[in-house]
Amino acid sequence: MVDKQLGRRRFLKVAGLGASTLGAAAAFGRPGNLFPKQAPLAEIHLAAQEDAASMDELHAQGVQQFLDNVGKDPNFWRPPMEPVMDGDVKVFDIVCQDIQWETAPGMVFPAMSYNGMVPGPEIRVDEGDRVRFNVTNEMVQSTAIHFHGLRVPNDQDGVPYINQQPIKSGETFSYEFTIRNSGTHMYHSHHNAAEQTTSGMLGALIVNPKDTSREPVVSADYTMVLNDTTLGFTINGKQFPFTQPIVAKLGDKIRIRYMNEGLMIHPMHLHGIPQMVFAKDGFYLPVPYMADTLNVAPGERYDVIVDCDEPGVWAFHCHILTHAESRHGMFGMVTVLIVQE
Ligand SMILES: [Cu+2]
Repeated sequence: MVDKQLGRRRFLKVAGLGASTLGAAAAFGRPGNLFPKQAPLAEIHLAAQEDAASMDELHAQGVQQFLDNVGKDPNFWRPPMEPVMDGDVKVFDIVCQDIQWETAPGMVFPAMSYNGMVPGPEIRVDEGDRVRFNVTNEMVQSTAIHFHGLRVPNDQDGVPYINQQPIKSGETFSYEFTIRNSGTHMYHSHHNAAEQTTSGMLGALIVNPKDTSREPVVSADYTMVLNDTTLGFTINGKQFPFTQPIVAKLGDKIRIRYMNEGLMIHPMHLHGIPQMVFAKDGFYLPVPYMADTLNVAPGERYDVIVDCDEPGVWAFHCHILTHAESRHGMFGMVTVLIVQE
């Protein structure tokens, strides 16, 4: 694994930026490039409401906030949660809590969380592992966890009144099963889920395969959990400018695992470098395919490889532009890929 965190000085170096707001704006918001000329209707609005210079200044401020925050959120790219061993069983203690969660500067929402973070901790296990999840509910609402994509016995599937009773406030419920299938999966609430998952009860559950013959050799492996609605448009629980960049070196091959826990589709577009899609929902594709925009629907997971063969700072965002930019600048599902020479 390469160092995913990046000092601000190194970022500025690779980005070719000075510390000034103007420098940042020039690199990210070049007219006619990243942000094409606005439609006539928007120009009418512009004339009526505010001048272009103050709009530009707000856009620049957002990028500057992103730069100032680079490397300051070591939990954005989640380190995997360490299990406690009980004999041969990997035990994960998950506590469900009502919390306040800040998705961007000053944007604090009432949230529902696993172990106090949104998304919950990333779980990484091996095919064939025996696992136990002790789920303690400290929230006001009842809940239950569904292990999305995993083959489990029916009574461990986590749907209240179909497979189990809801886990009520103050109760603990233990799920235990053997991991039968590999790939990029998720765990999330399956009780009042439109509210609970969009409020933060979601996380990545990644299973390393026994047979690694189709696994790519990569220098880094990133998980992007997409979510929307209750906490806004987020990548790993944060909105731009509180997202973190992916940092790679020229020639690196990086793996990105997308998963959509929200209620809307999110076509994820990486500028400059195509993405090779090689797995969907934890299944290897018969033939990988290339894409620059990959639509990730609710519940779906995609695994892609990005061959970092072009240096620079590449915008990386949802291409439903109302999920990524407003008149006052970029927000929501936006980050960058930095390829350092
Ligand atoms: Cu989107």
